[in-house]
Amino acid sequence: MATITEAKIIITSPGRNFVTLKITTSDGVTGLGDATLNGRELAVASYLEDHVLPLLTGRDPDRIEDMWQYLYKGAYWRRGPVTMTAIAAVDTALWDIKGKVAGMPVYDLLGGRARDGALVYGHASGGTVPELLDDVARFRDLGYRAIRAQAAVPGSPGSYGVRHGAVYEPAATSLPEEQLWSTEAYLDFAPDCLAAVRERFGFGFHLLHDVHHRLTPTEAGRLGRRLEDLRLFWMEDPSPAELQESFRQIRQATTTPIAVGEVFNSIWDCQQLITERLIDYIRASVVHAGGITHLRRIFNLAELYQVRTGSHGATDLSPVSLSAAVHLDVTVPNFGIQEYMAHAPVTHEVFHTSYELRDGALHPSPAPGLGVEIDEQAAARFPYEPKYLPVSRRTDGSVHDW
Ligand code: CS2
Ligand code: MG
Repeated sequence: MATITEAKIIITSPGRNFVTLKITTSDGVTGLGDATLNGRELAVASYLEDHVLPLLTGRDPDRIEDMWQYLYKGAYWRRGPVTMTAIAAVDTALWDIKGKVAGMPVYDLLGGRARDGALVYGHASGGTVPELLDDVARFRDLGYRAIRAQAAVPGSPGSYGVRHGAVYEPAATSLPEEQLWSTEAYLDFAPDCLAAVRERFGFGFHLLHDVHHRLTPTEAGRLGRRLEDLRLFWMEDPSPAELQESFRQIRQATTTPIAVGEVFNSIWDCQQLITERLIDYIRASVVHAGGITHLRRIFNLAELYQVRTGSHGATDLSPVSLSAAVHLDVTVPNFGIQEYMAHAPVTHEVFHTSYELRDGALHPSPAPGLGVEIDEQAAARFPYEPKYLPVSRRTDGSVHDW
């Protein structure tokens, strides 16, 4: 029986900060896990380095479920983004190893493909509506069949999702940037902005929009109703979801599909949302929701309630977890869509990937494991620099949800 002989953390910043776990077995097989938590990277690195890695040496890498239970229940203190991202990194690395040992891509370990590729959505944005429309045209020309549209709200420099430069990166400052937010300005602007997209491009593609936790359930219901004729694929994060039952009000107010969950880290964060069908898509991710083992549980529960998957896939999730996501995406029966914010080219100097974007879908490679490798020499060229996500403040100065 092979055992785990080495586990190490690689912190690197090719284009942005990433934390990666690399596990090596006595057979010399290596596996990778993404441990990146945007704005709190070192917390996860320390949780792993100081409290998890010492427990791994000598353990059986084959026993993925046992390792998951050992790290989850053995911690005593349960759930939370730091713990579950750390567990996710170990879990993902062990699935990578298992695939390599079996000579099979992870999707085959998960029961084989249910589809060839995972439909993805791109991210069009603009400082103005005309700029947004030009960006939507660019993604249409690139062959995307699903596009998220975000534009700066006039008078609200704290609008979410507007790209500056080649890649959208919200964690761009060494201390949190404080951004001003006006819900009223947003509610007056968003419906017309999205209507302009439909007016120019029609209904031949999926249109998505991210509200980014900014509204109350009442406001979200009103927005959803305004958007119904635009046939959105989803209205994302319409309201903070700690109080899952609050989504009953949004659900009662509108038929616009609802997607939530990129900040969730366990099945208990979304159990009520799923079992009461308060959402249409669950956005939990491999890297933040306990790895492939736990995310598959969430997706299987969602399938019972006709809730489809729509995993988070921003650039602050590394190519390792994006690859793991696509391996899972192509196997689950209730797949919906996969977020895909292409990483900066410099990121691929460190992470060598094998998934392919073709016809608006990501296709995992048949290579054994996850099909991603890390170049540790290249990683050393990009030292970590602390970066923070912005903080949102209302016009009265009080803190809002960013
Ligand atoms: C966004 C993210 O991708 C999304 O839907 O909500 O850009 C999110 O803001 C970042 O991942 C936070 O680090
Ligand atoms: Mg989002």
